[in-house]
Amino acid sequence: MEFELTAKESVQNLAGPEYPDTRLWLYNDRLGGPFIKARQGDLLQVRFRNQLPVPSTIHWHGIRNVNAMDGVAGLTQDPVPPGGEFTYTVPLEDAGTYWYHAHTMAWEQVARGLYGPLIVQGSDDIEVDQELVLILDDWRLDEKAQIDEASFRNMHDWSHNGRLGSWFTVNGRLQPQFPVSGGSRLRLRLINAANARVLRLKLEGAQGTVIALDGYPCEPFPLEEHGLELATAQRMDVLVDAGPDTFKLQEVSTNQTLTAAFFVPDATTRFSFPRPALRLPKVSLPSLDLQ
Ligand SMILES: [Cu+2]
Repeated sequence: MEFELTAKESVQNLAGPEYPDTRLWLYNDRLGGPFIKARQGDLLQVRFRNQLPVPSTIHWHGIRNVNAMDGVAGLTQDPVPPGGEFTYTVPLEDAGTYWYHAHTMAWEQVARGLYGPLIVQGSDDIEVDQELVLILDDWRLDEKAQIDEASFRNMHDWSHNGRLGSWFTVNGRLQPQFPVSGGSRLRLRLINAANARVLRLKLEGAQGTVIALDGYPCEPFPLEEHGLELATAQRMDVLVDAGPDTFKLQEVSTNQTLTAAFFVPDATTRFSFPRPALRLPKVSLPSLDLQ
């Protein structure tokens, strides 16, 4: 499994057509990050090129990694200087929903857009018709839709709730619409890439079942009406049987309801609805041998 990630400045429309384009730092010019998809047991090889004006590294969040590949500048490796490169060799021992992000001055580099999803498919994953990866972020933009640089290193943020943003996106887009097939069984892989915002997520118009948290399978439980908190860097995997009607992912942490994304069934329903009952595996974790 070989990938290339080039970190560089990138100008993209983030805030919609009424606003100027935003100067960001991205991998491969991809807002929301290039999607890395691999299989359990793969050895992920990523050639990282740093074309930023500052040093950088990449951390593979949640991966049971070897220390030298963990990407923590000054601790597990030297920072990769501007113009430099580094090849990460990351063993993917566990299936699940992970992500990668810059880990040199991460409080600034992640806020500028340096992150992306890392999905590891396993051989005994629950069978679904469609998988959707949603990487959620709140950006702190100024009135010209630029990254608010003046508030980097802001002590008030750091001593309170962190750098909360003002512009909420999914995969780098405001309220994207995902086409789905009516009656299909979906696996939503949700990733909180915000710097500080603890999200509270719920579905409107469909029932969700949480099957994994932070990459690992959990005893399945319903995603309730009041939603489930997803702190920064956390992930949750939710199974949904799409009906014939549009449903929404909503963010309710502020007690206001913000629609994060729409899921729109196409006109031709290809699956019968409702789907046959799902037999979810009982998850048992090995007991820890603490001595
Ligand atoms: Cu992380």
